[in-house]
Amino acid sequence: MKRRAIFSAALAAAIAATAGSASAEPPPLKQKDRYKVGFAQMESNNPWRIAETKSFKDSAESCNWDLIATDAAGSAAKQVADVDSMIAQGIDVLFLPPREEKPLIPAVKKAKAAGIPTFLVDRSVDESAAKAGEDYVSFLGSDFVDQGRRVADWVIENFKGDKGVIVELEGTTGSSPANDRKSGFDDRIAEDDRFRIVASQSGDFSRDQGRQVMETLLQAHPDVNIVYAHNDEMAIGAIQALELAGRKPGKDVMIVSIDGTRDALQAISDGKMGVTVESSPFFGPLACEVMERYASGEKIEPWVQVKDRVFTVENAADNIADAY
Ligand code: GYE
Repeated sequence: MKRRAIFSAALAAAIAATAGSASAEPPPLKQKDRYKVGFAQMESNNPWRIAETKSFKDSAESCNWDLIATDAAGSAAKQVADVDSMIAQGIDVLFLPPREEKPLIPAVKKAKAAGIPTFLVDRSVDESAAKAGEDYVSFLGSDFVDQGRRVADWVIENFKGDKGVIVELEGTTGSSPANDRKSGFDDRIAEDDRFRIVASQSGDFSRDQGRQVMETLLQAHPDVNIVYAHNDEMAIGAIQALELAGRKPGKDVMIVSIDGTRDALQAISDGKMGVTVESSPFFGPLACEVMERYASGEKIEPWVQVKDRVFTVENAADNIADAY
């Protein structure tokens, strides 16, 4: 019995060692003078996305990248096809912000099978189906649960009334920031029984959809006095809808969100918005640094976490000049 057990263990190890393509580790990256780098952007319909793409383009020169940047125009299927075409073009490394948590998983695995290391930037994938340090090297981005929690903390501290009626505008359905910003906020706000979330609906992270969804929800919930948007673009859309309906954002409705765009910082200093928790789009320099560490043979932590600030009336005006 014992002998047999030892034999099976040795056999299993031998099989694992020869199973090349099923290697547990992501493909290595050779050190080179120039790298062919793929950046598969998901859409370009908001200032955050535009700032992120610009950050990659601005880093290309100093980081010795020949950058191939695509734009999936809001379609996960197109983003998969864009990654496919980058693989065919022989990129050395892939930077990917997966639009949604599940549909991009096959693309990540295909890049790995082609010997291309992938770094997820700004959004992540479903952890149960693809893993850092295995299917991809690492996730570079913010703690979205914590962002939502910090917004809730600010609301709990600053809401003066005794009955908070909350409308939540969610980001893109199935995306990691929408999932996590919702759970972080909802769990924390549930700890204070002054608050009730009366509606929670997706505005797809877009200003126009945020405005439309707010218009509809306002009809059903005219008593709303707090709007939590998963990003600034939807918050600005909600402000437009509220003003059109004769409401006074910042006075009779508290508006809170996440990102730190120029328009949001302006709305905060104009007194229309209460808080925005930062989520930085400037990933180019970080991507360059982490890629170089990886090429030099360093083991990269599974999550390279970006630290976020909080913008309120205290510091919004001072940060407008650097905003996007
Ligand atoms: O908050 C939003 C963008 O994935 C962190 O996506 C990013 C989010 C960001 O479209 O504005």
